[in-house]
Amino acid sequence: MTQQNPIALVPRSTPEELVDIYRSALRIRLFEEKVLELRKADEVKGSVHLCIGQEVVPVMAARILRSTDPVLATYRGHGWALAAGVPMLDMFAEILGRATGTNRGRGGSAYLSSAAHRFVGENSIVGAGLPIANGIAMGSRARGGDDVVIVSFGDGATNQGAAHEAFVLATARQLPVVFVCENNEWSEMTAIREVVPVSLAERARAYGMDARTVDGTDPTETAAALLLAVERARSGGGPSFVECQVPRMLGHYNADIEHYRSEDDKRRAADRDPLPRLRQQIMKLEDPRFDLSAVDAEVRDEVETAAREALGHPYPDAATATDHVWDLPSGVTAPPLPREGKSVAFGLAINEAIQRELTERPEALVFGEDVAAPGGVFGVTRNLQRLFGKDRVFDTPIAESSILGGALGASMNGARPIVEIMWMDFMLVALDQLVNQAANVRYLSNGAQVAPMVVRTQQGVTPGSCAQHTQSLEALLFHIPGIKVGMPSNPQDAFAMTRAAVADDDPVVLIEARSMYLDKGIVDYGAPRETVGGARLSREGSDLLVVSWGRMVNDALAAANILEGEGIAAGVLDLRWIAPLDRQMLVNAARAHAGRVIVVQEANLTGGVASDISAILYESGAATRVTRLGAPDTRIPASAVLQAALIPDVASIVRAARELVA
Ligand SMILES: Cc1ncc(C[n+]2csc(CCOP(=O)(O)OP(=O)(O)O)c2C)c(N)n1
Ligand SMILES: [Mg+2]
Repeated sequence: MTQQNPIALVPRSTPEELVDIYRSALRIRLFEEKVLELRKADEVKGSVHLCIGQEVVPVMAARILRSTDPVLATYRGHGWALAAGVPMLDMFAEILGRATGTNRGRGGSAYLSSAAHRFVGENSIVGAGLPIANGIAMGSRARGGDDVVIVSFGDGATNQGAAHEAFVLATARQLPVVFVCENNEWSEMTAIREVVPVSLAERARAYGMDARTVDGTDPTETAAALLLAVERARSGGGPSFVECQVPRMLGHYNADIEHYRSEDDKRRAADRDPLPRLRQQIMKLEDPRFDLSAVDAEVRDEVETAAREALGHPYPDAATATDHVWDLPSGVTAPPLPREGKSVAFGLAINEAIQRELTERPEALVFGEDVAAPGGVFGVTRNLQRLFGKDRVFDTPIAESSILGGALGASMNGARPIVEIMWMDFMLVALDQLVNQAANVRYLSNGAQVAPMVVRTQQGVTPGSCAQHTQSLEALLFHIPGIKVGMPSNPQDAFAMTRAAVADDDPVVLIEARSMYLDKGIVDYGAPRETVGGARLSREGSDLLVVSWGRMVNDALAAANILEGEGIAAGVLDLRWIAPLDRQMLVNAARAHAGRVIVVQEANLTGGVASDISAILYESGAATRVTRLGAPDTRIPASAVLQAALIPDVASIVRAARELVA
């Protein structure tokens, strides 16, 4: 790795530029001081994390980046937002919870964003922005763009798994990302030296990136390192890590009494304040053209005026609190299954769907563990890399947070990623990127941003598979507003729902059943495109209704056949999508089946989807009797004999039906 002296690369700032840098830094400083004042006056609610002392870094970054380069920050990101060009008035309004704020009052101080100003946003989960930054870079690359993405984070964030995973993927893909670590020596209340025994740049270098440490209060040094990193990224040289050493002049947040910090440490931080130094540097020029008191007055006036104006703005209309969770077209229904077509295996039908999406959408990408050259551990993505090339179909490191964060960022920046998490159980190691990140995009931006990403995974028991490769975990995602969850039960739906998921503008998780990949069914590849949603009454009856989704629908259908022989007419409702749930169809179908319903799931019962279905049926008055069938609340054993003792099957559905109509 070349270690040029970057200082030599940047021309000395002209006096005019120095004044400009001072003005930009002062804007941030006075903005932050005003926010603190408003917090103390209880006009601002909640915690605020200020960047006082750290202003020079975003100011210099903004001078080096193109106006279209995306920027991501943390909860301490007001400076980055202002430097990126987000209007001060909109930021005050946001922090004050007003309807005119950047996020219409939904983001607040710690989670504001402005897509219009390429400010992808703040993030309140430490380290979570880094995988998303990779994705933003992947999205730009997929569109043929040459954006450089800057993501800022603290010293503490470098200890996060998400940060590690981001470095791993960024270097594997040589992504145009500049990782800017603002090392203020504290992660909340713990000194970084207490928990990291090496230099942060040294550690970053080990990932295979250029990494350097600069004085983040010195405009020239900071600019030099950032310039080198941005130019390297722009010219295809991959990611860099820039550690900017900055003082934390205040507490971690507004109410931090800093009982854990020595007076000496606080004094040293105060002595490193970049603003007096900048002032002195300019004053030394003794140039009468540069009247800093005029600059001070001008900036103070801007801040006071913006704050005053924002205070007069209205609060959001409470009736809008449920808007923009997701896009739910009304009246979506499931088409009947085709009677004619090819007999196709479940896994192959998904493969065909992805092929068609990759063909029709140049912005579609496929990535994940073993999905490209090997074609997936279950062969679902076989041949895709051969057909669509290594830029669009690629293998990733075993790093689920970076896969999901990458998909999220890419989807926010113009791509349509279709990623695979090999096993549903593995989703758990990266759930932050789905639940705290992807699910919030539409809502927190008040509909200004969307995250059209598709995550495919598979779950369920198969004989011999261990407790960490068998869980049925759909209820975890079902619980999360903002994420759509589909569970196809047959090859036609596997094909059509995969395509519907890719076309959808919200994050969609498709949970396949590993045990079904080779199961065949009739598929009509020419059937009209579907949109996400809609349950299907797969079989009509009159005595009772069996409601299920995914693999269990097939057991329900087999049970209905047996019951027919006994004179019991059981209908079967295949929910297909558990989120959004087709409540109307569910309620109507229950009513049409004498209000007697069995809900079948492979998952254990407590806190499961069946419990909610049962509640909906009772609350709506559509059902008089509901029986839930699911695994008892145990862990899942490997032995086929023990598994069979736990999971509902055709026989247990038949038994439950007999009892229900007796
Ligand atoms: C995943 C996660 N863990 C813990 C926290 C609580 N927390 C918020 S900020 C912070 C310190 C982060 O320190 P650093 O990355 O150095 O950033 P700084 O606050 O100094 O800017 C912690 C522990 C969090 N928000 N997210
Ligand atoms: Mg810190």
